[in-house]
This record gives sequence, structure tokens and C-alpha cells, in this order.
Amino acid sequence: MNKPIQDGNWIDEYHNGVRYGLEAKLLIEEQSKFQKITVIESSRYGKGLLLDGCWMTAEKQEKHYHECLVQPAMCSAKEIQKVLIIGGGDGGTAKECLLHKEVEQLDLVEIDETVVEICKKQLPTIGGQAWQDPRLKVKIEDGIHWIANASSNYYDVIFVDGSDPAGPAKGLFNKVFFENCRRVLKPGGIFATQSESPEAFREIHIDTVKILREVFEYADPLYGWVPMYPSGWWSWTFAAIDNPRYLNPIKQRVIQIEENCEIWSPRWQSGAFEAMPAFVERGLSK
Ligand code: SPD
Repeated sequence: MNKPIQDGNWIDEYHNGVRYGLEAKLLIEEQSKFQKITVIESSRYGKGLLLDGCWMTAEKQEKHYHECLVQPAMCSAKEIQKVLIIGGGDGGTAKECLLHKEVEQLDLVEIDETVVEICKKQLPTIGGQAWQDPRLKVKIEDGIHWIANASSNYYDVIFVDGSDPAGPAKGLFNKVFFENCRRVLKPGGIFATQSESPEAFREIHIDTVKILREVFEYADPLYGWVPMYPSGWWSWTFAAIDNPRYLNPIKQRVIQIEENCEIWSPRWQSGAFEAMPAFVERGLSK
């Protein structure tokens, strides 16, 4: 992480001796208070964002990631009036949540104001109409401190849409943080977090699922693909208190949003929850 990312016409994320790259032009490189923010333009995936040299999103990739984080939770939680996003400064997670008309309050707590400003200007299609939606309230604060002080049993759904566990996102993978999320979640609610790649971040992935299983009564990872991320093989983990309701999308909610989805569908989701690789299954049972 944090190595130079430009090599001729290529922009790469370096991770454990492998380069994950796109043929692209560098548009912006800015050091914020927290991290290096890079915006590029590629012919394959359109404009994209990197934080500290790691791929975050791109115009023609974002649905691969955001739908898989958001729709299993939003289509299955008992209620979805009050929703919280920690991170998610590009607006993609908010856009997916706001497809649901039942949402009344969507709070987005992002540590880095510069990420929000740059994404609104340079990558406006990722957040789309979410930035103008009165249900969305953006709070520029450290999500880890914020959740520690939030009221108990308040949100129906909580999303953690952070970057990799280094720099400002490191604390988004620890037990105390997850315990606070559980406390703030209503009993019929669903917690969802990106849980890294089972290939490129094997230990982090397994540890994240294990910790979530200690903190919540139910927690299960779902596997999909975000081709621009290290290895392309990605995971999101869902957790709940009263029952593993994230496994069962509610038909009426699905009908409202399915036309907007490129990847997610109830059929895709049931396969993706079943797709746990054998080494993860073994790792979780140790
Ligand atoms: N290595 C990529 C991890 C990125 C997770 N978050 C992406 C932010 C998209 N909203």
C-alpha cells in the first residue's frame, strides 16, 4: 500500500507482490488530512477512485460492490426506516439504500470531507441523486468515535463501507467497534460490512467473520466479484441478532428495486451465500 501507483499508462494497486491495474490517465492526486486521494480515468471502467493507492470504486464497477453490500440487508431487515452508513464517502452505498422508498432517515458518517467533495465533483454518477435526497444527512466525523456515542437500539440497518484495514479504516475491523454496532442496531435489524477478499486478504477475511460470529448471534459471508479489487474475488458479511433474516429477501422490497440491479437478485444472493470456499470453512471452524 502507498507505493507509487503510476507506471506509464497504467495505474496499479500493489498488494503482496501482485499489481492490480488499469490502463488509465491520472486526473487528481491530493493528500487530505487522512489519506492520499487519487482520481483516474480509464477506458474500461470510466473514472475511478483510489485511497492510499488502493482501488475503491469506478463508474463502471461500483454496482458490483454496492449492490452486494446493500441489497441483501435492505431487502431483508424487518424495518428499514432508519439506516446508518459508516464510511461510504463516494455515495454509492447511499444511492442503493435510497432506492427503497421506506427509508426515512439515512445517516452517512464519513471521516474524510475531501473524499466526499472530490467524489461529488469528479464521480457524480456514483452517488447520483443521493446527494440531493433530503433523507440523506452527511456527518463528517470518525465513525468509530461516532458509533461509540450513538443511542442504543436505534438503526434498522447499519452498513460499514470502509477501505482496507490500514490507515483511518483499521478500527472498522475490530471487536469493540462491532460491539458498538450491535448495541446501536435494533433487534430485527441487519448489520453489513465489506469483509475483504478471501484470496488477497485471507486472514483478515476469516478473522472478520469469526469476530462477527462472536459479537452477533448470526453472521454469514457472501462471495462475489469486484474485478478491479485485488484478486477480483470479494466478500461482504451480514449479521443479525434475532435470526439470520438476511438470507430471506422480502418479495415486496425486491419488486421495488430489482430493475435497478446489475448483479444482485434473490437467486444470485442465495448462490453467493452458499459459495464459501473450503479453506474459509476450515478456517472458521478452528
Ligand atoms: N480494496 C477495496 C476495499 C474497498 C471497500 N470500500 C470501497 C468503497 C466503495 N464505496
